[in-house]
Amino acid sequence: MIRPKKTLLAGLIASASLLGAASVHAEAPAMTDAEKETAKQIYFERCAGCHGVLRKGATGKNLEPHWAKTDASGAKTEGGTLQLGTKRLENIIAYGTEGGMVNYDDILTEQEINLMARYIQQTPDVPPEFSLQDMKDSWKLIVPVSERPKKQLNKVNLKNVFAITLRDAGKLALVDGDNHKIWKILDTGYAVHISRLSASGRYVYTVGRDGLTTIIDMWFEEPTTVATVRLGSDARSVDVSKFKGYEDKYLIGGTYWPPQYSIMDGETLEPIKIVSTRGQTVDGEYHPEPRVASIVASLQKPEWVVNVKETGQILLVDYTDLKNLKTTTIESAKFLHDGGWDASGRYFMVAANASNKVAAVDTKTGKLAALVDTAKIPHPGRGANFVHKQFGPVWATGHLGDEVVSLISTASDKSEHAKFKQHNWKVVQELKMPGAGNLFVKTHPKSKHFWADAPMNPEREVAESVYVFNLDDLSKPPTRLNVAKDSGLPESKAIRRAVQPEYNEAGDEVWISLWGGKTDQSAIVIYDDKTLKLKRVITDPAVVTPTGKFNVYNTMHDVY
Ligand code: DHE
Repeated sequence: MIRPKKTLLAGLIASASLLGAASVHAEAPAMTDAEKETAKQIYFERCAGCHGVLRKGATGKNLEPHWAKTDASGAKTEGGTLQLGTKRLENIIAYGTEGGMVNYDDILTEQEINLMARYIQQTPDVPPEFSLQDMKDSWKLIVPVSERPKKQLNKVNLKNVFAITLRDAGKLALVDGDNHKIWKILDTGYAVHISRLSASGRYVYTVGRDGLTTIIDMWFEEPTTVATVRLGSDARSVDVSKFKGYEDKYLIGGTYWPPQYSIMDGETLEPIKIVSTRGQTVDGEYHPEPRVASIVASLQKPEWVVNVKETGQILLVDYTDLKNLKTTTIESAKFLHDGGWDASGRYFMVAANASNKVAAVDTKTGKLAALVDTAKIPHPGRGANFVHKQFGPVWATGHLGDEVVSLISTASDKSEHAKFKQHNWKVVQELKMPGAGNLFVKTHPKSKHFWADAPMNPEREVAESVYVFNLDDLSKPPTRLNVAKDSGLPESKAIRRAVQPEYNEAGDEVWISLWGGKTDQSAIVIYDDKTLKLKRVITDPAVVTPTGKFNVYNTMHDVY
């Protein structure tokens, strides 16, 4: 469950009408149309990610007015928002719950909390669908392929560029990793969730929460946005086709709303196809809003791995013949979220976060290799791979809801790893963190360190720090680096969350975002990976709410 940022966002969504018309429920507390419109926008920005647009729940609880949970005898054990009522809902929104809901009393005003408590007792608003024609209407080809450079026109070492999300500014900073200078800041969608690289390393693709996707060409003298397209009204993921012969031919994007994925031309973003993900959950129930979470391009076959959150179905989408689309549907567990490759590049490890499991997909056989039980709410980002002294190759995930990092043994064809086979697909060790609230972990093949953040921890000191384990001795507690203090920035009222460690191309620096409030100065803080000493602080008035960072080389080659 996510938060930061105090003010309401102006112009977040391209058009509020994309969110659908507001309707008022007779049994729910009264609301004016204007109140409802404001609440609808706050719900979209703050709540829909975890609870769903239709409020059927995922990482967060079901928030339908008449929902009821029953026990084995059929007796009602929990009720919907109408049963909870305004006072109780206000308390939950303001102070959070032990179930993982964070407090919003430092983000929303008392009036806004009251507004939201009343709003979620209303029948959920259903936003409009988004068709292929809508996508086509939104498509802007700014520079056709024929007018783009034939070779790189600048001298920047593109492999060590970092694409950094400036969340609340709706921008992306491209920072030169060699000299730590901001190269260019470009407009994107709002709160770019991830950036992905073309197979060539020339293009950066971004996807905003508002569904706006952009392609940036780094071969110009200065990086230039060459096309944009809207995927829907709420999106989180994109990736290119990477298989030999199909490099950058297509781009796929996944949306939370409408629940579907779209396929576009990889160089122009011209829309080609939309496929709905509505259907049955792994439990056999129909779900009207199965959102597309992480997507990656398979390294084994011309396929994308598309993880559908609410149904728990993992789709392997074959892109060799888009007119006669072939899809393999693999049953795993509900609430699929983020994930990354194991070291061999054969198994995709994806968190089924609200099921407290990680699914390992064998992309060579097209089957589920394992469902691994983890601690509460695994949240790997892309995870991290290293060879454990005792257990061989492992892939690691932290947890939002538990104070451990789990190390899962992964299969390997290498003869020297045969002795570890007995451990495969088991959690072989848990590393103790100072508390829950981890979002991302990272290591590098050349490093002896393993980095973990804890930005969602309620304690300021924990959330503002990162924790570094020594791979040579994992029994030692991690070293804490207080990123907020190291940044040298003046203290601020809002917690400045230290988020998402990312290595440079050489694997000798680790970059951390210090994610402050929208009006506070934020920074990118760079550490020397060997000495753990502060190396550089990149701070500038333009560095507004930095979150995800994607080093070109490491993103292209899935180094983590
Ligand atoms: Fe993320 C990855 C969804 C909140 C920063 N996040 C992902 C992915 C998904 C996702 C599906 C995997 C994409 C992929 O690999 O294709 N994130 C969601 C949510 O639904 C959630 C929980 C709530 C929401 O409302 O969006 C959420 N995420 C956040 C944040 O609050 C973060 C910290 C800041 C922000 O942008 O809002 C955040 N998410 C990130 C980042 C990644 C990510 C930086 C990529 C990490 C990586 O190293 O690959």
